[in-house]
Amino acid sequence: MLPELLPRPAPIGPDEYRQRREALMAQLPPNAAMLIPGASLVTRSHDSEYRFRQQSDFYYLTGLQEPDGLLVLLPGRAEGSSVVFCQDRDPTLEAWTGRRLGAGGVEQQLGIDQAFENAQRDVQLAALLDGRALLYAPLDNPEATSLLEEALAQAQAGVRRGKPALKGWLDCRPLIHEMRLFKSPAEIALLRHAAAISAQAHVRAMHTCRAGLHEYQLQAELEHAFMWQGASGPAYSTIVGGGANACVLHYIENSDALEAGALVLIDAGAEFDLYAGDITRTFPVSGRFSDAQRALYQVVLEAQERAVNAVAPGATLADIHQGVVHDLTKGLIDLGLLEGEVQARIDDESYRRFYLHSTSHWLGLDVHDVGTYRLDENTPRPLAPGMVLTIEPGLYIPCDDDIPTAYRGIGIRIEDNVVVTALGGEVITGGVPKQVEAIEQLMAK
Ligand SMILES: [Mn+2]
Repeated sequence: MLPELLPRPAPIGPDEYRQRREALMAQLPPNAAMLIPGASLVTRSHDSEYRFRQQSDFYYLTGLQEPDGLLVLLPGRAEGSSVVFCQDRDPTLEAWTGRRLGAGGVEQQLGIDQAFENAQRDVQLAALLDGRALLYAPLDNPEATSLLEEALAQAQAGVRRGKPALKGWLDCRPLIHEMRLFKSPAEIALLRHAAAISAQAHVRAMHTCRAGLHEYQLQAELEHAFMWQGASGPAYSTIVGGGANACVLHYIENSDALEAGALVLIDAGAEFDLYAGDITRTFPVSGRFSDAQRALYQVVLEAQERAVNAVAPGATLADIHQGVVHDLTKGLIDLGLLEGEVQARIDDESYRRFYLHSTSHWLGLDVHDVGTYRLDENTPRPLAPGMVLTIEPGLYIPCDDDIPTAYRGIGIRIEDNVVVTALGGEVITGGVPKQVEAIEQLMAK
């Protein structure tokens, strides 16, 4: 049976994008300007391109979904502080590749103060930056750095005519990424929706799964469910790893047959309006956990639940990770996969044979979202309301001779998405079960 459409959240409107630009500009010194290029189309092969995906910072500040944009922020400018350069209107090209907003559309529909089409970029940009003493841009972006170099050449020519010198440039990313770390209610609504779509897709994969299917067929079920709900597709490459493939952390071949008696690990999330869901579930291919699988699964599940419950304002991801390492190490000792005392196995890092990634990452417009994890080298940053993160402990047991046969090649990860609220953490991916009994019940249907 085909699922009903989930209610869609409201898109983010021009007012919120304007507030973001104003909050960003309020942090700039006087006489500064900021340049943020959007993404361009990328060739896939010969004359066909990858599907367009806007650059997240550019999208966060404009809402513009077209390639080859450039945002210029000019605090204090009388004719308007936000300027966007966009694709030229071109009826012939638009007949092939789709409608373009053009300068008028960018101003009217997105609420940008002033827009120009790219044909005017060289002339207009030089005039806009004339006399600005300090420039901000993403310094990892080759287009941005070449614009900075052009601006420097222009300014040096201007100095000879008595214009103020361009004193230098700074990276704009720390300022924008600090803002992006704290999600607005409208952003949280979009993340909630991406999470709900992702959860529904995981349920569909559990329903469909049986021995003899191939990993890619579960991938197809998931991605069908994403797109059925209006997601643009997966937010990152879908991972479907049956058996020991689950121990390859970023296994994306998804080419093997699923075997009876094995587990399958699925790490997949939908992208809705550029916001990411990111869920991992691990379940038995034929619907029933073996004793060894259940024992290991229970260790990961209990560590995961304790970590989810630890999410609260003031807690840190470093502490939450330490708690997970403790719980997993204790579980490995209880099952005989490690020996000795918990603290000794943590101190000598022997747990890392089975758990080598971290427990959390930020989630937002990017699946591994931006924002620092530390206030300085020694200080993990405390969680605060509006942050959104994942909790994803796992255990990956190698097929080595010294491992008891029943545990060899088992890979388990359980991942939920959590919003930090004033009261604690709110799980937004609860639509797909993770308890052993609930999974077995769902798969028995
Ligand atoms: Mn993740």
